[in-house]
Amino acid sequence: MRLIRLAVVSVTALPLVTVAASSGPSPARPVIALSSVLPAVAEAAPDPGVTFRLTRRTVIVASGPAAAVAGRLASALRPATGFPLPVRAEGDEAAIALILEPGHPPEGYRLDIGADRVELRATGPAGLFAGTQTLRQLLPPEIEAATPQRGRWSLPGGRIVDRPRYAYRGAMLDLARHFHEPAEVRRYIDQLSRFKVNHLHLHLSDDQGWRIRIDSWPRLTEVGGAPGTGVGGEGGGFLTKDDYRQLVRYAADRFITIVPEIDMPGHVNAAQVAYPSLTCDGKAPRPRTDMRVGYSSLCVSADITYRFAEDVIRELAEMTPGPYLHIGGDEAMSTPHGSYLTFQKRVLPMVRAHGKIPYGWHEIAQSPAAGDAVIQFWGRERSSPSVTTAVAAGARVVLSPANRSYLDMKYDMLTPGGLDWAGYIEVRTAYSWDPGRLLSGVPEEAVLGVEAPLWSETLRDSDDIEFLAFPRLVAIAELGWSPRSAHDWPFFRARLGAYGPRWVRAGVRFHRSPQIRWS
Ligand code: TNX
Repeated sequence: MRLIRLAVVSVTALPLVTVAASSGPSPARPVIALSSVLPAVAEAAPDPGVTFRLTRRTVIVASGPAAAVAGRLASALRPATGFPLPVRAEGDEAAIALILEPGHPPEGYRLDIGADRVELRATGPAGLFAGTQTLRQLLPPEIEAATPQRGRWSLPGGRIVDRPRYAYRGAMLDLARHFHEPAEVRRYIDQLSRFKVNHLHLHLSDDQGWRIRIDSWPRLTEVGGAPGTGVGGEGGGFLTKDDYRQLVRYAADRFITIVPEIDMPGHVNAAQVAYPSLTCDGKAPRPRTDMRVGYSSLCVSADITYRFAEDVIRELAEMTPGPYLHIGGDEAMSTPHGSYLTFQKRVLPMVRAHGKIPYGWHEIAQSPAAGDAVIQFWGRERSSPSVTTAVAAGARVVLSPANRSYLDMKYDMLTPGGLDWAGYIEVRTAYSWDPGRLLSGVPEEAVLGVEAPLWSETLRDSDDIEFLAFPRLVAIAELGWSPRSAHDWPFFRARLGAYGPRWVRAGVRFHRSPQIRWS
């Protein structure tokens, strides 16, 4: 393999398309520039004279834990190329080699593309997986097609060295306001994994419905998951424990950790309809399928409340291998402040007792029991005294500012669907902020990462999910992954515009933002 220049090139300085020197009768054709990746890579050093050609003789070389990642790469590249792309434990033919070796940062990787061989190196399979997502974007957009395409499958020569800025890069999907079937969640997981998102937070209960089976409280889903429990009286449904476990596994195969959320002590009307004993007066409230918030509360002085909370937390923890368990805590406007603190003092330790790190919306920061919890900031302010205090006591923060990262906000006045209480969020607004400097009093080191929530009040199906998520999800994914030095709107805008044809070929619906020049 030709030696690759080791110079580190500022990724923003590079053109997106270069013209490869032709090596045969076919005319010079543009290949994708090495730095034209979403989210932006940390370092790219192109070797302009070099391209690697994927052919029907290419093999993928990988062994041990790398073989599963190689298998996924092969499955991703076979449909459009029509090539066999066998995965072999060794081989020196023209190959893409996936190599596990010590010394790379968590989830980081190095990708060397030479004329005869591609070498992808990482310390663990998660880094290799991230590298394969980069590799896919360096092939022409036709690679996204589900059936064989005529194509010259060239990769641009050079070296990429890449690693995430933050450990937590998340998306949230609300299954409570409208239930989304496991197949729709899997489809979203596939798309998230393309942009190196590594957590999917599932909002599983709310005033309208309850979407995860809890064996010790069966009416939660029998009643709260019944038909007609979506906003507007539409839809309904819930995840069985098997559905949930399968989603956890499906996500883990794509290096995504599922974060389950049960929202308490507010947002509990569906639980109280199923179990009136969870109200202070023991009377069942009426089922609600409107979009109001803040009217329901668990009965903080009743023992049954804590039996309920403990049972739910225990059963959720048992089927969740990931470290986090989200207990909501937002918009508890019907829980008096003192009661809210009493509730959190008892419930936050339950999460730890069941082996999980407590995670909640930023209201939980008011509780001295928050300790080392993860706090999800969803406000629009640039400072939050309670979050600052919690951070000083050891909490970490995931940033989901509603006016930047809420994927359910409309793009503009004319957007079909979506809400607008936090304003319109066009792509540039979603992109133009720095997670390390959003909140005064929350230094970069206290930021665990970013998350883009998608609430489902106005959503029905995958088309609706995708239209609001794309392209803004990619902006949030880049803020979570790429180094601060790569943050540059014209560069992001150009890479995003070039990505459009991939979504078209993959059948992913997206908003053709007028801020972007789509290829
Ligand atoms: C606020 S943000 C909520 C949700 C709604 C959402 C709609 C937050 C923690 N709670 O209950 O679904 O707004 O945008």
